[in-house]
Amino acid sequence: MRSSGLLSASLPRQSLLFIAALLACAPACSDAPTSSGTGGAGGAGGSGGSGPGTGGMGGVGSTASASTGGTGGAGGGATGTGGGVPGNVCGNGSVEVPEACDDGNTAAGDYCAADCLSVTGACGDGVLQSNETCDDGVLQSGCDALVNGGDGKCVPAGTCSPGHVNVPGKGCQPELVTEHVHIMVDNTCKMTVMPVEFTVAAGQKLKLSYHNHSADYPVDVWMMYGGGYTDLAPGATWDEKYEHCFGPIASEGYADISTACSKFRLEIHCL
Ligand SMILES: [Ca+2]
Ligand SMILES: [Ca+2]
Repeated sequence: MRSSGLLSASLPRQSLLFIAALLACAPACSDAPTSSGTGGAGGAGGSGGSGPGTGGMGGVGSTASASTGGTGGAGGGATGTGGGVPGNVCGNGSVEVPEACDDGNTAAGDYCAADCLSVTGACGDGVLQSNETCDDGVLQSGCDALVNGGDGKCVPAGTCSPGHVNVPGKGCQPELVTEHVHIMVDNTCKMTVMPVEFTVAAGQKLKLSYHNHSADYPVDVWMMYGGGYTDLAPGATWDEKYEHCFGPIASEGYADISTACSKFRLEIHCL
């Protein structure tokens, strides 16, 4: 054969034997790894070629022969979730270990702390908690149903302590209000009165005292009902004898304040 003759002529005999050995070896040399890894997070397999592949992070790559890349290790296992142990629930209205109280909410400022671990108040402790409308230090049932009677005493809502009346928007207020009227007259006889008027809530009464701050002029105070005081000396004070706004209906009143050379009408509005 001509061709085999050429091959035989160009290669030494030893080379032919080596090639034959390689051909016989080929299937076995590219076979399975000699050992394999386990577990761990998977990574990219090693690239094929001359060296062993590198396994993925967390995994142990399989060891391969020189002719093939290693295989990435298998992915790591999922992180387990903590086992559930039934516990207390603050705010469910039931006192459970380790709670000291549970008033059904997680708000602070009432009888039970926001974390339910401490008691923070009580009706009758004299401190007004956020769930109370009154607490005068006397143990009573229902601090949330009581109101300040106007003198710090707790009374049922809709009532007031003796001598007090309910003023819309202000709660219980003293029935009798006493106020002071300041009368200033300068050396040019110009008069200034403070306050300039009074407005009295329904149910309340007003009683005034007048103080003449002038250094030079006596003043007269004359009421709309026909009474008053004349020649109130500089620096002197007069306490009015009668009260204003004692009627059951709204009315208007006044006090005329005057000197020999000036005057002012103090208005009193009885609602
Ligand atoms: Ca609870
Ligand atoms: Ca209280």
